[in-house]
Amino acid sequence: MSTPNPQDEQKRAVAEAAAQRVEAGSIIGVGSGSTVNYFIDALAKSADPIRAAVAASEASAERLRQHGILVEDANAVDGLALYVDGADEINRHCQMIKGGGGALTREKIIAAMSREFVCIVDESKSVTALGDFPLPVEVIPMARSYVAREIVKLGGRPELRREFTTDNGNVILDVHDLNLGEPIAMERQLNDLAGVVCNGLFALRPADVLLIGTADGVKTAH
Ligand code: ABF
Repeated sequence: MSTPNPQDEQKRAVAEAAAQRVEAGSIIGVGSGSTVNYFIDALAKSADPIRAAVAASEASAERLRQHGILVEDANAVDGLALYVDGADEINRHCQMIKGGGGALTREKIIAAMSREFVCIVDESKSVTALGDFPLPVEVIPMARSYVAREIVKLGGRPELRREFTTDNGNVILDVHDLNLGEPIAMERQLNDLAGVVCNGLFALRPADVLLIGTADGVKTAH
């Protein structure tokens, strides 16, 4: 049998720790990505099943259904007690860059609907300053060039994500070199550009709890 990769082990460990925070019979938000896939698998093994989940991507919805977990439409629920999702980068204020997988808009909606946001990451995602990871910005196709020009004026270098359409039918600009020293201000500034649906900065609504997988086990931060 092959030895598990340490990064995958960290993802699995944080996913299992997050599954322990889930209340039986509740309706929860479930994000997307490989760390969340471990979380979905851990949910499926739990002796105290949840009532249903609202999923941030079609891929997560499919995996939940395959495990026999009911997937609800976001409009069919009043709110969510808990949201569990990964991130591409997270700082000590629990502000994040998300959207490497392209599901940022649905992720931001679910984060807004949730009372508690638990972010699960391996230690490679924990950073002192946000910005090495290119910032995803979801844009209405008609506004692609306009938004790209405006982002250049802000100091960024946008790159169109090739052969990719979001679950909402839009395109993604991956933005390099933006100064993210003031994440809240930049999140607002990007939101204000006509044609931007959503950007991958999660600073206005950061995570409430961070579970980091490390070589010494799972660490918790708030
Ligand atoms: C989601 O999945 C995203 O916001 C982020 O882009 C990605 C992280 O994926 P992984 O867990 O595979 O690193 O959480």
